[in-house]
Amino acid sequence: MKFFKHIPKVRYEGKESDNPLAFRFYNARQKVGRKTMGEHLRFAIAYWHTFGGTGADPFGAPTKHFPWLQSTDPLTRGQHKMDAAFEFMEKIGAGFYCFHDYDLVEEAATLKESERRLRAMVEYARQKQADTGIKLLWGTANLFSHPRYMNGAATNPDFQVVAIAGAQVKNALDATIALGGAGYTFWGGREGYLSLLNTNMKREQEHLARFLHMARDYGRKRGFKGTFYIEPKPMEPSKHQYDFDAATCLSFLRQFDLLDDFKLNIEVNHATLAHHTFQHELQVAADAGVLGSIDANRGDYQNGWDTDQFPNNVYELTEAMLVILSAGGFKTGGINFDAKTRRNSTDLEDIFYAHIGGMDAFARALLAAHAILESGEYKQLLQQRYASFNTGKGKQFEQGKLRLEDLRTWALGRGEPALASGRQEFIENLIARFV
Ligand code: XLS
Ligand code: NI
Ligand code: NI
Repeated sequence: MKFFKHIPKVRYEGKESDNPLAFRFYNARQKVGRKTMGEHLRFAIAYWHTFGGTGADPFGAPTKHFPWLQSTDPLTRGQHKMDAAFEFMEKIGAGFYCFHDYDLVEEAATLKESERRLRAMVEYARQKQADTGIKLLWGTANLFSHPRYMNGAATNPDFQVVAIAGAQVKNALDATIALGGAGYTFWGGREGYLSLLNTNMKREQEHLARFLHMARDYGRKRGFKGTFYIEPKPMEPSKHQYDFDAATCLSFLRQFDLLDDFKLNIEVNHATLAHHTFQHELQVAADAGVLGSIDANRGDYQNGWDTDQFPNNVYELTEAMLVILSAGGFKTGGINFDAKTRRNSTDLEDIFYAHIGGMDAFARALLAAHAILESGEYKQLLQQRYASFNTGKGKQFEQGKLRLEDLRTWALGRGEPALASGRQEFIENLIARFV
């Protein structure tokens, strides 16, 4: 079935275009350095928001009556939804998508029947991918919506729940492998706690690690060569989630010996929920060699929660792209729009406007960050700031050749250092020149 007949394929028309259904900056084939924009950005569409997010919230009913969700038969509904998804992705020119198991098709009353439905949908998806060339960026399992997960999935105090979660991950991994997915994500929505009074945190975290080891072993045994990702988030829906932020995840992966297989999927709005900037989270991941993929969206400066709005701040995205490019760009990862149109954005066109805006914003940020790095001035400023460690005693310090008493001896003969400006505003203006 076709759902967007009235909407033409979205094309690059350049900066001067006033066509709201055209790109003004994103030109997939345009070279930026050694790669094309398409290769740099690897845009993916999030199945759950874009094709399943009907606008229901704790205060009100769905506002979006998507034509692909109208059939009363779950499998037919899944197929219509997938028709809409691939039609949309072709029209917007996104090369990838991401899904949870039960985004593809509604969970059934029994595990057996759910598995049957999933297998049918995977076959359907395989055909769609072959027809369009669109690929799976990552798959995941929804281990947070069903009531059984109210006390967690892998960290649930009831082993029976842990086992069902394991079955779901096995099936989602099978689906990801069958569809040639480049990655598999774990977002621990309810892997955390509401109250410490009823929680054995140490035991729960050990269970989570055990669970991830089992998933890793199963995936590798079945020939999965892609990247496993953990997606940090500090809270919501749990009061405290175990994957709080990038640094917490890193410590967990190190403690439980998972660093060879796992990288991080950093989401903008999760970073800000943790009182970090997105750039900070990217840098923490990049410095540890685990910057894998990103979930693109933005929060609201006044609200505390995960509003998942589409990105539109080119200055901030430029700072983010500086980190991503400096770290060598995406390998298996990409930019997944884990973002939703507002509840009152009820036209089908709104989905297009949202993604066009997000893709154009990233294209501008890519161009700006690339130009900043090419010009060399910024990199030079950053290097100069640490120049005292390049020679002499500073170098010996970095090489581990000095003892604490050597610092004193050297300092004694030196007096007070001259104050060196951090030149923050100067650098901000430098970045602004390119944005
Ligand atoms: C929710 C998360 C979720 C993950 C996938 O806040 O961002 O959408 O990306 O489970
Ligand atoms: Ni999120
Ligand atoms: Ni996400």
